[in-house]
Amino acid sequence: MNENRVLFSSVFGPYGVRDEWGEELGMQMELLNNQVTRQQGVHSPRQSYLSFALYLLAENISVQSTVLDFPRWDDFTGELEHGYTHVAISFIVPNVLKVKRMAEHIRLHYPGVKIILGGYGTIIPDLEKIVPHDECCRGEGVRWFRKYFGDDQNAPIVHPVLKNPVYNYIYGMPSKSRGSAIFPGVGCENGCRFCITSHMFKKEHIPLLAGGREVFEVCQRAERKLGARNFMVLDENFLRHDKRARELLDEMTKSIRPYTFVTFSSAENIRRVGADFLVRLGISRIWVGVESKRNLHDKTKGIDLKELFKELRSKGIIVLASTILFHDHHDKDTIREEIDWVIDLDTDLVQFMNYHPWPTTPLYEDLDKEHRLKKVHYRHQHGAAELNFVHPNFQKPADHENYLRHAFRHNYERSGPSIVNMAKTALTGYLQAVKDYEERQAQGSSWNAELLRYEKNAMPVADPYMLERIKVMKNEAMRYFPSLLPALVFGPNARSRMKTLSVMRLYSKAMGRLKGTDILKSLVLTASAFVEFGRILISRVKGHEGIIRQPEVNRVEYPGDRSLKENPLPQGSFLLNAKCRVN
Ligand code: B12
Ligand code: SF4
Repeated sequence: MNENRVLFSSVFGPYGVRDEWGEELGMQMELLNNQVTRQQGVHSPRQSYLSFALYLLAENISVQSTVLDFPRWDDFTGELEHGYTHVAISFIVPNVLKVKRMAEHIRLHYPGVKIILGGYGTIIPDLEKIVPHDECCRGEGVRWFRKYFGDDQNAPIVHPVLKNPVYNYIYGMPSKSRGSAIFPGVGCENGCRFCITSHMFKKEHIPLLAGGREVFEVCQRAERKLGARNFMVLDENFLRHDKRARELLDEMTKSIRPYTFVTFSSAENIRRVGADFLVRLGISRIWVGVESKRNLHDKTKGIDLKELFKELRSKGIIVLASTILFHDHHDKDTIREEIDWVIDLDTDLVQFMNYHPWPTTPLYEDLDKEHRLKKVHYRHQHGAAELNFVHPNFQKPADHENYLRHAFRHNYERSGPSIVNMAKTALTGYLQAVKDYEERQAQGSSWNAELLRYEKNAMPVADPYMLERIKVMKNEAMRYFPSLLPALVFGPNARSRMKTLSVMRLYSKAMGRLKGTDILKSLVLTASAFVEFGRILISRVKGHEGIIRQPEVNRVEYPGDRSLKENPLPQGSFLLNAKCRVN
């Protein structure tokens, strides 16, 4: 009988609160409010996501396990009383003191329990001196765990069906989570100099799902189980492997199931597959690393980013441009030019992040050789505060924090609330899709799945899949409508209010007379925005940048997949990363 029992845990909360073990700034368990719509106050959408790796790992081993996500300290220590042989903790670098506390507690009270560490935090070079542990996995975890427990490493991976986001607030109003998340693979082959998600996996893309058909099957399961029809795709460069994306589109087209996806892609890959393909595929939001005006990376070289983003937005694809501050070439003038440059790219959302040499990346190694790495405690290494290297033109730590804050503020004042941009893009895209569809029908054009473009035929060809997609686009556009009234009322300046008014006019022109329920939703959301605004003011008086929300603890038990034990252990064809064993 297999008597092992694993507890999979994330680090303990609260998150984004400064205490002995963690930081406030930059450390909220949220994406948008923390690093994209920061400084947008009441307009910032609030979402949190599960710690996906935990569920994936628990689902794919032969051993019985429990996932404990977002525990408070007492939840974690209470859970340990249930008796586990192994505790596996997933963490990132700035949470190292939280893992330290957890591991020391286990060593003190449960000395026989094995501690296994995994996730991006394992790149810390002197980890063994900080956190007591028995094993650590630096890389892909499913095959690592299967090897550890003597399971069949090559058995297909079962993708968990997970609710996403775990919470969702807009203008203070909670709404039901309508989506799910998919992680088709980890790592990226591009190996950009600074990129930890590429170097963590040794510049490889390691698939977790074999292809587009498997992605589609996960979507279908999520739809059956959760009613989900939109998906956050966590794959560093989803479009690079376009065979997978083509297969996914084929499957959706055959069964007329127009799911929508939010994903990451480099500009070069977007250019290669083209905007029409993305629209058919249902990419509703895309995250593109633009990094710098100087186009220092191959993925953006020779691409007119402004033109590319204009085209994507005209077709309804919400664009998030992500950029880095404090490149070596930045000084007081060029850093401001950089900020203006990215705002001028005119995307819906912008992420600003301070340049950060993570251990294992070529950037880190080069700076180490140049003796430019600074001793900044790991708890502060989250990309929103002091740089951990000596910058030629910015030495004061306060500058590192202030320029970043200023960048978010400046973007907000110039472009207004991002939610208005998103509404405009969604609506324009829907209208364009209708127009394009009608034109194609009139001209007799149809989709060539091989060449990824529309081509003229002798006769018009019905396109029922695209008709369904257009309905989805319309619903998506209407979802944004209620946000426009609070965006108008709380707009930061006259320019932003004019912009919101013009988007409101566009809606009434395009959608005709709006339904009473839509107007009612707008009014309710505006009332909620007043309450949220008050809450933000109170939290500012208390010295915080805004309200810090916390995800609730999530506990799931897994029976373990005994079939993984049935096959004798083959030497995995997948490269497993070196283990670091301590004590
Ligand atoms: C989703 C996400 C978040 C979510 C977190 C959700 C959550 N509940 O944890 C949100 C948006 C809230 C978030 C916030 C932050 N994040 Co974040 N986030 C990601 C993102 C985009 C995806 C992670 C993911 O789930 N991938 C899918 C899973 C399946 O893959 P995986 O996590 O890599 O897991 C695999 C292996 O790593 C391994 N593994 C993982 N855990 C474990 C555990 C064990 C025991 C074992 C054996 C193996 C193992 O096995 C898994 C399967 O192969 C990554 C970037 C990326 N593309 O990976 C950044 C990333 C992890 N985040 C990062 C950072 C820095 C942050 C923030 C500080 C904000 C910021 N400045 O970027 C905050 C901190 C929040 C906090 N309080 O902890 C960095 C971490 C860098 C580092 N070296 O530590 C990353 C890599 C982004 C980056 N490029 O800088 N983030
Ligand atoms: S393309 Fe993106 S994910 Fe890939 S290495 Fe470069 S920055 Fe990293």
